[in-house]
Amino acid sequence: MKTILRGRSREVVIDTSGHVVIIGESINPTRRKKLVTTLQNNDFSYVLELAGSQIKASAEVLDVNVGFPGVDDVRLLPLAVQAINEKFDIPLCLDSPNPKAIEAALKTASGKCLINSVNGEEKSMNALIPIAKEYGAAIIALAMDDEGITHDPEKRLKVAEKILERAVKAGIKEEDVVVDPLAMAVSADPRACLVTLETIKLVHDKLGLNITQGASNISFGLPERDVLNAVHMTLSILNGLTCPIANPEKIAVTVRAADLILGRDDFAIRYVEIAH
Ligand code: THG
Repeated sequence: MKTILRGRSREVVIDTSGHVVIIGESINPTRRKKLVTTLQNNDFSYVLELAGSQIKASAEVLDVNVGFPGVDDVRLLPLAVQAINEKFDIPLCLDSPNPKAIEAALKTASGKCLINSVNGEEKSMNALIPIAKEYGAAIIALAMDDEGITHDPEKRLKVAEKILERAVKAGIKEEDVVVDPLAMAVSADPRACLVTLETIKLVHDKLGLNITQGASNISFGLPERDVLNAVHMTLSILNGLTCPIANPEKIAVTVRAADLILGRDDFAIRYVEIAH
């Protein structure tokens, strides 16, 4: 299954049988105070700096999240998107809980974006699926719905299937639906990662779709986060994760090592390119 995204002109193919594509997570104000203060001053230089360093570290798509309390993201998300589009030719993953911000960003964005995200709530599907269709965007289908977050992998699969069905009915291609099984902090729930890993396997085996996850979520509140993230990333890739939202500056070597070991990197070209 191939999900094709586009920047101004460059195409990125996320292929279930190809190498893992890293969606850079760093343009996100969570715990990045400098991003909040610069954005509040309509200063996008730090956004561009984060974009540049993630691209250098091998991110092929960038997640763009400008959400923090009190911000008008209907205004700010399109401005951030525009600034990135002007400087870098890379597809964007528009990360906002506000459908109006997503739509405003799609209006100005170049190429083909990934909407982050549509969940299984009626409200979310009704608001975002028509927008995705109208602007030709791909979507992330988040495995939660009106009943909240289930800890049963089979039920998470069902939620993903529901979103997929609605999207296809609306004329969105199956390959333009990327599933997020939900990755949560293992410090809060000892079975959190296991449930995610099992959901990834189920989605991979039953739906064959591309799979993402906020891969750094799992290590919140624990020491040696980089090690936890790397181990979780490796196991997730083995189960079928294809396009994690993660910090490439920390995880790229692990990702390329997994690709090499899983036979997706002939002559270790991609591994050697990044390992030092
Ligand atoms: N699923 C989907 N989208 C998502 C998430 C998800 N978007 C947001 C989030 N979860 C993924 N993005 C991040 C961004 C940053 C961090 C974690 C997840 C993070 N930052 C460090 C911290 O908080 O300590 C700071 C920066 C660093 O050290 O790299 O952990 O689940 N679809």
